[in-house]
Amino acid sequence: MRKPLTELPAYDRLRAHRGELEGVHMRTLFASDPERFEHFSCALDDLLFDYSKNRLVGHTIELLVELAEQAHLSAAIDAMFAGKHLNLTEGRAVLHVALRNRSEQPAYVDGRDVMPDVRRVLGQMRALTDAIGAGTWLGATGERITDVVNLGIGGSHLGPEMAVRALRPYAREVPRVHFVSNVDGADLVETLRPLRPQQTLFLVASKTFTTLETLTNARSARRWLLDGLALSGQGGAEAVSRHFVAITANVDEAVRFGVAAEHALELWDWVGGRYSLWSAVGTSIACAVGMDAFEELLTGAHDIDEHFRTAPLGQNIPVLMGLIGLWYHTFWGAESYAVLPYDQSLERLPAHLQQLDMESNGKRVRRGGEPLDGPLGAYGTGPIVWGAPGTNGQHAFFQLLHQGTRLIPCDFLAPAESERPLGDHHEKLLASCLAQTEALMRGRTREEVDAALTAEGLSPERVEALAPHRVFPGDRPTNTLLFRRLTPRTLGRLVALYEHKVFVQGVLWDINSFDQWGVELGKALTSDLLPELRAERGPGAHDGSTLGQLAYLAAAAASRPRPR
Ligand code: G6Q
Repeated sequence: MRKPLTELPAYDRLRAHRGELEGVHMRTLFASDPERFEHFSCALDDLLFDYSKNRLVGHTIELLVELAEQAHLSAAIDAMFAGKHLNLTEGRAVLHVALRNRSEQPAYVDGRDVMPDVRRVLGQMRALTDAIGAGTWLGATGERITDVVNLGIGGSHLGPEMAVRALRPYAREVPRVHFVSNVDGADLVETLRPLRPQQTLFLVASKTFTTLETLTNARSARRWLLDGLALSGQGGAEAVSRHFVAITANVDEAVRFGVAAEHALELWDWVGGRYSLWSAVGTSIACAVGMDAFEELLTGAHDIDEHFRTAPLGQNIPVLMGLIGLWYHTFWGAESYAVLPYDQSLERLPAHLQQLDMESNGKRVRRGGEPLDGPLGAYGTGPIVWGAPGTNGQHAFFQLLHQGTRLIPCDFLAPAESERPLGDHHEKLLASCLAQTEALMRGRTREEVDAALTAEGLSPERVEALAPHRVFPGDRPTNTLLFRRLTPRTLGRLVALYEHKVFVQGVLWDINSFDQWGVELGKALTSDLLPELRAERGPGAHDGSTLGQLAYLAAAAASRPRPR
């Protein structure tokens, strides 16, 4: 069994090293190394990863790499690519890298090459999305499909929605792609309001085909279709088979729902939900941008997979991202990190990364089951992930980043060129991005504040009163990822970087990044409560708070005027 992180030899050395760096301002680090940017940045084609604005020196990286070696990171990477059952609690391989394997190399799960299956489904996706784009996929009344609605939640929603938004400049005019995830009927009702059933195709994306939200939405969508077409019986079944496509590992259930077997696109148990946008779950992306662009997305991810698999740990971008994050979370007590894309198209990236990271690494026991708050020594695991596009965030929460009391490492992302050039907007966007990381790093000292306020003509008393509020401590860490343009290939690269970053941290923390038992309990209690809310049975053995809320809702239901 692997030793816990806290017992690896490099762990204590890193703790001591953190003590040495305590109080050494990043300004000093930049002043003492004129080539700091060259030393702490790396490039992969047009992608630049600048990690020089961090609380680290060369020795820090050496020690972090030692820690990674002692945690057998390289062996874990090899094991993932070899299709080993890294997801121990579910007994599954973790092989999303096979979905974007653009090489001729096989990818084995349990001794079987899965690449023929992957290529078969990619072929089905191409046929389907080409037909929709060309207007040859006809609805039940013989009209072409103009709108595609993805019904899915969590991993079957966040990644595709993020990618479709990000790639809007690459989108085809038809079909328009929409997303419905929430079981709150408002989501479906508002999305369907402007659509015509005759020209709408639903993609039911559900690996299990049992998820409450998705199946509830799918049944209501089926009702909307049949009501809209005034069909039932055989005509209804025929219409459902023309207007519904399923993406699932549970084809039988999809067929029972009414999907034609040839319209059920398969995915496999070795694809985790939050890692599934590269699979048929990405059909909504391919509908929006066409299959060629979708395959470019895969190629981008494959570029990073190759880099991750082959680059030495100290020059490996996702490894560095993982180790630097771990440096702050494990050794400096940082509880969260912010993702700040200076690109409006990436507005949903923070939400996708939130699921990717928090569902993967929000774990409290080690791979062997030992609790992390047990006798072996505590350490925190997955951070809280949050963020919003710049420059909007600057006018909202950046105050806390600059002058709050918490340490929040940030990732800034920006394209050198805009996909939607407009006057000097993009220069202003980029200047803001650079200014923020510089300000976070440098801060503004008391002396600088005093001098500035005095130069403005303020009295010494006023300077004295105001100055403490105007000081910026600086020394706030940031990574910056710059890239030429946000093409499908670049987007694939960015998402894959974060996937592997999460993997690296999971390996070092010795947790299973690939299960998600934490979502189970709430699901089970929902099924218990539903019949009670519907008053099909009396309240069960709940806590006082839950009983009080049930009573409130029962009273509200009783006082509601009955529809006539
Ligand atoms: C992701 C999770 C979870 C999952 C959803 C939807 O890794 O497993 O978010 O994607 O619960 O599940 P289905 O695709 O099975 O409907």
